[in-house]
Amino acid sequence: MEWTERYFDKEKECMSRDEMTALQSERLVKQVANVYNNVAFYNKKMKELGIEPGDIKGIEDINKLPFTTKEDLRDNYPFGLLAVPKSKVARVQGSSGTTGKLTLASYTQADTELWGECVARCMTMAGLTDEDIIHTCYGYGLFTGGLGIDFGARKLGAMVIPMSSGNTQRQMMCMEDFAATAIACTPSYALYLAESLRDAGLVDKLKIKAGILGAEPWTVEMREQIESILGIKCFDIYGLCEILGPGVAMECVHHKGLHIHEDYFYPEILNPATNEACADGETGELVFTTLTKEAMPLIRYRTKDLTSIDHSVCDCGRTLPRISKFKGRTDDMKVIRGVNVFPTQVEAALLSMGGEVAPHYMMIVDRENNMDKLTVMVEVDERYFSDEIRELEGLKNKIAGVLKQALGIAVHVKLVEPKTIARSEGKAKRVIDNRNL
Ligand code: DLL
Repeated sequence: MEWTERYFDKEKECMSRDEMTALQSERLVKQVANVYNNVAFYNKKMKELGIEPGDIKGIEDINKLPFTTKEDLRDNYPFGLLAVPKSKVARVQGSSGTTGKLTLASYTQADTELWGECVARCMTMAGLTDEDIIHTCYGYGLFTGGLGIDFGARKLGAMVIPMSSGNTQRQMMCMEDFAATAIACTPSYALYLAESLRDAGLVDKLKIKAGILGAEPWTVEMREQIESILGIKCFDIYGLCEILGPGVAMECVHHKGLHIHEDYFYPEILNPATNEACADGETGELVFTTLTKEAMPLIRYRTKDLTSIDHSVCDCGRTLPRISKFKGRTDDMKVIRGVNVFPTQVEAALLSMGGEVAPHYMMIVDRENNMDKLTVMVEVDERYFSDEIRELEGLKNKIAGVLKQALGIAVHVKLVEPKTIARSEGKAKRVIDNRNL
């Protein structure tokens, strides 16, 4: 295998459906026996449902198994779900966020190897090789972003610049000085960095060709905006610490959804209300079963992330199924005056207006006289804040119209000057809900 092909392993990534099903079935049967014998939580849950490991003969029996939720992880915090002795745990990682109890995940050495392999596959999907220099501004530490990219780069043989987040001036200097060829960070930070690089006149001095961006929902329009400022190609990468961190799924160069490494993580898309399986193309909640993980295997873990799946073969030749860009989460969806509203809908609507408005926005939901009120703060060019008040009003009305059309509810628009809305170096916070629901 050529270096560039090393992590596009056709034997693993282009299996026929029958071969994949056979492999998944074999792995599931072993994993179910493992959790039944070694994790008290699963032993109890399976007994409650009257299921024994022998009842699970293959992947077609997966719907007999119990679900696992984030609350189950909290109840068993920190090490209650281990399937190995604690001495076999090589590291722990946590979900992003700095308040409250963490969602904690444990990994054996083999789990971290698997993680590296999955991220290396992802980097290969983005066209990266051992020649590349990857500048990562995902945080290092308990958050999986920084270390996940690091493990992948190590497997690929690429150079990593472990910047972590913060200090945009220094990020820009290092990108230029070390001639980084790829950048890994959240899309909202990538946009901020791209604008800062453009304002500093540095874009032409960079060698960057690719962005590996994820950890939060973002739209195709936002991708195109970052790509056009920096003259690069950007790819969506998905993951969650409970399963792996970055590297659970990734877009290839065809941008027709994110390939899931389903030989390791079996995906189901379920209607969140009925728990019935969704057909290909139908939106539902993504649920994962880890087929080979050792330290903290999870059975039918409910991610709360909303997407749809496509099992057809991709133009790149991979048979790994593709999930659509995320519509949001069952829990970041806001129901405003009875209508479901996702931040990504606001983003797509703002970006559909061309260059007139920046996709830096904040949704604020209030309740006045028992009525929900949605205000969207949007940054616009500073020239609108000169004396031509009429122009500002005109733009405000235009944005309100576009948002009403996109969301199906009336929206109050507040225009603000550039750089007013707080920038995040990690995941962007897009919604403030003051309703105390
Ligand atoms: O965000 C892991 C990660 C790091 C992924 C770096 C990609 C890049 P957690 O902090 O556990 O892990 O948060 C997981 O973030 O359930 C999704 O709701 C959201 N998320 C992650 N990637 C994407 C994405 C990391 N590409 C939670 N698109 C997940 C949309 C994403 N949402």
